[in-house]
Amino acid sequence: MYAQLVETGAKRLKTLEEMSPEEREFQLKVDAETKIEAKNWMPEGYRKTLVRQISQHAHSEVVGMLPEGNWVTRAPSLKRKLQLMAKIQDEAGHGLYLYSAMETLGADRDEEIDKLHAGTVKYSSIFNYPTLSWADMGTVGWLVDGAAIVNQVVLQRTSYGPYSRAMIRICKEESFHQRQGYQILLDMMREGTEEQKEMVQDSINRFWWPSLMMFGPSDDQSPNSQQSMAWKIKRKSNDELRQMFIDQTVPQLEFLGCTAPDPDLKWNEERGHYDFGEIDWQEFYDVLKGNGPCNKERIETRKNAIDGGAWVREAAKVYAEKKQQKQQNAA
Ligand code: FAQ
Repeated sequence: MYAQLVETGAKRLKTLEEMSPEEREFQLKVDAETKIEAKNWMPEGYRKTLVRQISQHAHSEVVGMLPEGNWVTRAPSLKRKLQLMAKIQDEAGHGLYLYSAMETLGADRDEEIDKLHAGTVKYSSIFNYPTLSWADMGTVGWLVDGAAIVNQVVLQRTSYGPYSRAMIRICKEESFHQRQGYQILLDMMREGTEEQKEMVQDSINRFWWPSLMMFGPSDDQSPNSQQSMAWKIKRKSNDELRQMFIDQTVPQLEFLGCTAPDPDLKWNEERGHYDFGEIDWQEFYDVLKGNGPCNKERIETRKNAIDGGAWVREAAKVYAEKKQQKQQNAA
């Protein structure tokens, strides 16, 4: 029933009556679950919010390759190495679909990537934590991809067509990622040595809370949620998704024979959900400010990758230009 945040001190959304005819038509279309496509009229705020969210999402997929890339040469078997490489390549693909979806909104890929390298835009906090053991490859797949799926399954119904269609393909691949991660942990817990089992528990201890932070600040602290929900860019709130993730993950945790580093985690019969402890939001905001354990290293690695690949792009461009010239000469 609402479209845009009214520019007043008190943050509230415009009512249908307060909207311009174009805004009203747009909002009614969104309310009727009609997808918005690239060439349709849209409020500038809707376009900007999508560019922000989709570019952040794309950057996350690309930076997200790094913690796992760290283990490709040390995977314990050929099978594991192949699975890990395939997963990392999938993440690169997700980045590409998402950058393409973002470009349909008129944003420029190179400019957005420059902003990432300048540290002026965000990517998911989770990728600023190090991957210290092979068990982390299991935990990243199980918890990090698991959290990503919970968030992304609902984004398949996001109101912007190109984003929603990209999410359908991405979700199919993410569910394979989650299972391969869980399988790594199951194997270590079932067939591993005591030391390997401890490695799994240590990994869960390190990744549990950062995975819960992936869903963003709690609803009352999330500046973008109200508007994004009204525009159906977001279909469920940060807290709703976090709770869904916890509810589906705890039984898997118990099946592994592991525990979470949260003494307050327990089933609440009345609510029909798990209760859980307070998230350390100070840590979350510190990571967002660039002070996580790996922020600087991640951006440095991405910059080096772009700089190191400059000659390939240059060569491809010269080749394409020469080929075009040849075709024109022959015509
Ligand atoms: N990290 O008002 P809200 C993956 C920022 S993909 C960093 O609640 P919003 C696959 C937020 O941008 C993981 N920043 O914001 C994979 C905003 O800042 P801004 C990425 C965060 O947008 C697996 C401010 O805080 N997934 O893992 C985070 O309505 C394994 C206030 O927050 C997506 O991007 C965070 N965790 O809701 C790859 C999904 N949370 O821009 C490799 C799409 C919040 O105003 C290996 N994105 N912020 O300055 C979304 O669904 C939303 O953008 C949220 C945040 C839910 C992340």
